Amino acid sequence: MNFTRFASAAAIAACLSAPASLASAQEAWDMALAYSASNYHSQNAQLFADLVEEKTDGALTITTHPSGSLYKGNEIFRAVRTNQIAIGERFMSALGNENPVLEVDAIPFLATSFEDARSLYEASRPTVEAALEDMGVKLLYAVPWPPQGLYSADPINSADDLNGARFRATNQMTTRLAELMGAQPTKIEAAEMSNAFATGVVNSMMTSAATGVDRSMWEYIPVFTDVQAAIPKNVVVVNLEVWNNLSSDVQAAVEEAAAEAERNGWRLATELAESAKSTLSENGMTVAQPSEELSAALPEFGTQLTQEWLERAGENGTAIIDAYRN
Ligand code: PCA
Repeated sequence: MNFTRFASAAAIAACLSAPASLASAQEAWDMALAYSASNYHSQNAQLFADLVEEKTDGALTITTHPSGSLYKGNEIFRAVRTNQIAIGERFMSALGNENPVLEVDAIPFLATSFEDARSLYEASRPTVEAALEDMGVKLLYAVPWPPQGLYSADPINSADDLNGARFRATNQMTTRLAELMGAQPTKIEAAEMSNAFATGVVNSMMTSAATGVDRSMWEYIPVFTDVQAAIPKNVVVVNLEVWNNLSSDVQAAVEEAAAEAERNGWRLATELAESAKSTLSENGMTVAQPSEELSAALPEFGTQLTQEWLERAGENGTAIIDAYRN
């Protein structure tokens, strides 16, 4: 019997009812997440997973693994790239040593409102997508963190006040910023951060109020200065080969789910920007506005870091900045 012909006749019959065509091949992915289950990026990833299941009629299911439980933050990108895991989320600017264009959203004082961060995302998305694709992954969606501020043991009046501090860095930009302020940077993932503060490995950092809330930073460090240096993003990426093996129907459903998760994530970040600062102060932290001196000094560092980045990122970097400014 010509089984192939028989099977394809059956498949055609199945295709006549649309949902069945999506449900014909079952696939299950694990999704590696670095941040805690209660963090809005992780909750948004769960929403994405639910939407994918719904929109593919169960043809593709995704199980999320928050808190770095499957792979730690600094292992996730490589794990997706090498197909140890199909999909994962990573703080994009931490991938700057893979390709400096991925640091664009962490440049201090380039885009500091959500509106500007959105424009910078639009201006950079094609280059970012191509850079990620060159590394073997497809960008599904990107969601920002609230504005980045300074956490310190004492109130900061000038950048000199962090001279000699032990500074938790998250990417090349915060590493260089620490150096310019005379602090000693050490890269530490959010999941290990509370321990690093508790044991005195670090005593300062630049990150969002949201991350301070996630890690109950009031237990370790008393001052948050709201300098709003940047609005960097997390990216959710899928292994390119895994992606290319999906049917076009499933790909379209995943892209729809990704667009919805991206919209929801930007909304959550915007809402949290104010409420996370209130949570810090309700728990006893001083939430300070930057002094005039600090407000004057930090953008100068930003200018220098933009220059350094342009040198590293070359033509692609210049093209992004030009597209953003015009
Ligand atoms: N939180 C992440 C990166 C930026 C942010 O706001 C962290 O501190 O690891």
